[in-house]
Amino acid sequence: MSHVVTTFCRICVAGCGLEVTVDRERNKVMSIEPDRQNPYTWGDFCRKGKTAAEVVEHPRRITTPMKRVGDRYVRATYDEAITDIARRLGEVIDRHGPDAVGTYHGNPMGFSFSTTTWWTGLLDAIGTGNRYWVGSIDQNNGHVVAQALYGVELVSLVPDIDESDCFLLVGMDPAVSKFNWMENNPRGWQRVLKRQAAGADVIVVDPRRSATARNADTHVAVLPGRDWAFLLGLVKVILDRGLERLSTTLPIEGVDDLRRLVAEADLDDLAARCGVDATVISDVARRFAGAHRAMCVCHTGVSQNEMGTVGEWLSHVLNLITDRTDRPGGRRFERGVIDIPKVMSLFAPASVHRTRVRGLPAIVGFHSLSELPEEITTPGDGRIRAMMIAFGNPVVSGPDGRALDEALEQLDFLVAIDLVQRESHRHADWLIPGTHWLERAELSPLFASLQEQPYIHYGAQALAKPEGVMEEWEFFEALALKMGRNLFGRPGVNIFVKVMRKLAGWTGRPGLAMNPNWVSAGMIKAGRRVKYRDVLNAPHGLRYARKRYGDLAGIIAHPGGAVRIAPPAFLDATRAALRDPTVENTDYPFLLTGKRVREAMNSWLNESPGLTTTRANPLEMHPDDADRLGIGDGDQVRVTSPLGSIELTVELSERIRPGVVACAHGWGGGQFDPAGGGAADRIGVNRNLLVDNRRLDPLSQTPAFNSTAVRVEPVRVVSGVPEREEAAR
Ligand SMILES: Nc1nc2c(c(=O)[nH]1)N[C@H]1C(S)=C(S)[C@@H](COP(=O)(O)OP(=O)(O)OC[C@H]3O[C@@H](n4cnc5c(=O)[nH]c(N)nc54)[C@H](O)[C@@H]3O)O[C@H]1N2
Ligand SMILES: Nc1nc2c(c(=O)[nH]1)N[C@H]1C(S)=C(S)[C@@H](COP(=O)(O)OP(=O)(O)OC[C@H]3O[C@@H](n4cnc5c(=O)[nH]c(N)nc54)[C@H](O)[C@@H]3O)O[C@H]1N2
Ligand code: SF4
Ligand SMILES: [Mo]
Repeated sequence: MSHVVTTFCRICVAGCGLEVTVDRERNKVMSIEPDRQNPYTWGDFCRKGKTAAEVVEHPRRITTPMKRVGDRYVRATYDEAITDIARRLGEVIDRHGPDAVGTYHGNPMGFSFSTTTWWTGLLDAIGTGNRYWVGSIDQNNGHVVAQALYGVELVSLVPDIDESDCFLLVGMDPAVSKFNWMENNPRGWQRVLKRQAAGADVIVVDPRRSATARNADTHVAVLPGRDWAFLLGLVKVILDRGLERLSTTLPIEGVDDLRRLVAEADLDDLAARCGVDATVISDVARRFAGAHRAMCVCHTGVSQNEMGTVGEWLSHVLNLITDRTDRPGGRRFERGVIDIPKVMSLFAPASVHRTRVRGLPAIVGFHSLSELPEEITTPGDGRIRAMMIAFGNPVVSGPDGRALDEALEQLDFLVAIDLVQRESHRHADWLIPGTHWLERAELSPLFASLQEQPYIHYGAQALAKPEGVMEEWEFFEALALKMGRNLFGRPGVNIFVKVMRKLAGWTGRPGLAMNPNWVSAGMIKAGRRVKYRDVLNAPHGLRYARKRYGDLAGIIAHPGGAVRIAPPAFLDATRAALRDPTVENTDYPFLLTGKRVREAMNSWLNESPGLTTTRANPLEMHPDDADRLGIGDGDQVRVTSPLGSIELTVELSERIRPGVVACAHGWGGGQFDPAGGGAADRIGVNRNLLVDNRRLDPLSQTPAFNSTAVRVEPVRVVSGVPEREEAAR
């Protein structure tokens, strides 16, 4: 008998409302369709959501704990796994202290409130400061800017699309990736186009004429990594020509410092640095400042560069000096259902931990993935000797995967918690099954503040998880208990957990056992903005209020309550960049940048049969560059950075700026077969092998994925054998 479950997709932040038709007897998804009764989110629905069940039924899915024995894996019980892992981690902690246990968690964990909270519970139980996360290859710059300007690391300002007349979109491709990053605008791109049809101005800044840029009124083909110079040019034109309009309700400090900075910059110099004509900069500045309502938004195209924080900062500056912040059509602060700053200070007190080798601080409590390899391999006290990797594939999605892979191999002990054994889990001593989001019920009070409307959705569970598999949070809890270390690092918690479990058993009321619903329900009730019961009773999602403007002023945490528009660290970084001569890199004359494809989610899903329309990730190159090098469409080329070489197939395209080449990340990783021992499946090439984990944005610790200097050479084919192999014969 089939049955329809209404829930939402948890692959990307868009969170599309879904109707999942399930055959209950066979516990099998029959179809996944958009939930058109959802008032808000279903409109981005894509093939990744439609084919989501292919991951549930992944032929290489891990459905029982697996223990490494030599170079093979054998099935084991959870009991065996938890006992062994608790013992081995316990030994490492006893001998070397809690910091000897390192952790990394990846992007999909963000979509699981239960896992995020209980993962923190486990890390606090262990007491390690060596926590690494995906934000350090994605969005750290947003947190650094929020902290410096507003005094709150976790505040994010949501684009107010429907009211806007001018969109300055920098380093983002919502036509492909949907309009989400540290915010979610459901159907955002379609709504931008609707505003455009009604007369709004759309300006897209991107070295590629992306699917988004193709529809823009103006496409600015900036040089990769140089958005800061372009945006500073805009700020300069606005301030120099008196086009600014400061808010009368949002107090702002530091505008004079900003004026001094732009006075030192020369527009022609900035234009040369970003590769955009000064007249274009002036024109965009005038249009942006002159629009009735406008927004500037930056995404990952900006963040994944050495000047990513300065770029993000300048986008906030643009919004602030033209009174677009927390104003209709600009970027709004959405309160969500809880008081984020207060809740986070309770749950995640600022970390004082620093990394051993580079001595860098944590950002939002976590260190940068770029530092992980050396923290494992550098001898001495405090070395990471054991690791847990959950919901992540840093060897493929992060910089210099080779260094990380070699480091992971040196560990005494590695535990991976995932649906499939991927490249980052190659050296795991234990593989612990993950559950699929279709198998979990989920409610995140945190995500509500990323929504463009006051909106919250309880994600119902559509499928039963595989028999015997624990949800990730249950596994984390069991591990902390077995280790005899207090969950959340709070004395008495483990006893409480045990007592409540007993009580649940005696009374036959499972809800009495401590579980993540307690936390989400507690937060929502304490927030008093929406009734918990109403949330549970809204299968199509709940719009619980009308959007408001002006709440940002109330949460600014700096003494005096003013926005600090010109933080000294950002001014210094900009001045240093202005002094830096731009020298042509003759050894590595191309800049390698990135893009996403509709059929993959970072390093996963590209293996799903329903999504493999592209079998690889080609190198996009301008025909003029290719001509010069004697390269044709479809040719094999060797792409070399100071770190090493990879081989890719060329795709000629007039859409990319000459001198720039683009290749999607997330490809080339293996999907292993721990149960059957078959060969690894691999599609495409890992372009991040060329990215140095030492070339970082010093402010956000993010690597320069999008501006990696490379050389491109044809791979000469002699009678069907590539040149290198021939030489080796
Ligand atoms: N060059 C370049 N590199 C980039 C980027 C770029 O734009 N350019 N983008 C960066 C960005 S924005 C991100 S977010 C990172 C992503 O970096 P990561 O988050 O480290 O990597 P993912 O590729 O998302 O891998 C996610 C893993 O989680 C597993 N998984 C999925 N769902 C579940 C689940 O429910 N339970 C469990 N246990 N496991 C699950 C998947 O099988 C997969 O192995 O990549 C970054 N890397
Ligand atoms: N289909 C699909 N959707 C996704 C994802 C996915 O992997 N696949 N990932 C999700 C995740 S985790 C995230 S964080 C979001 C990211 O969402 P977006 O940030 O919108 O992601 P992209 O589509 O990579 O867009 C980045 C754009 O920046 C451009 N770019 C590259 N370098 C530069 C530069 O130096 N300056 C400027 N101005 N532009 C540059 C690229 O050409 C590209 O068009 O997408 C989410 N949605
Ligand atoms: S992956 Fe596709 S269906 Fe799922 S939330 Fe994102 S846009 Fe929606
Ligand atoms: Mo991301």
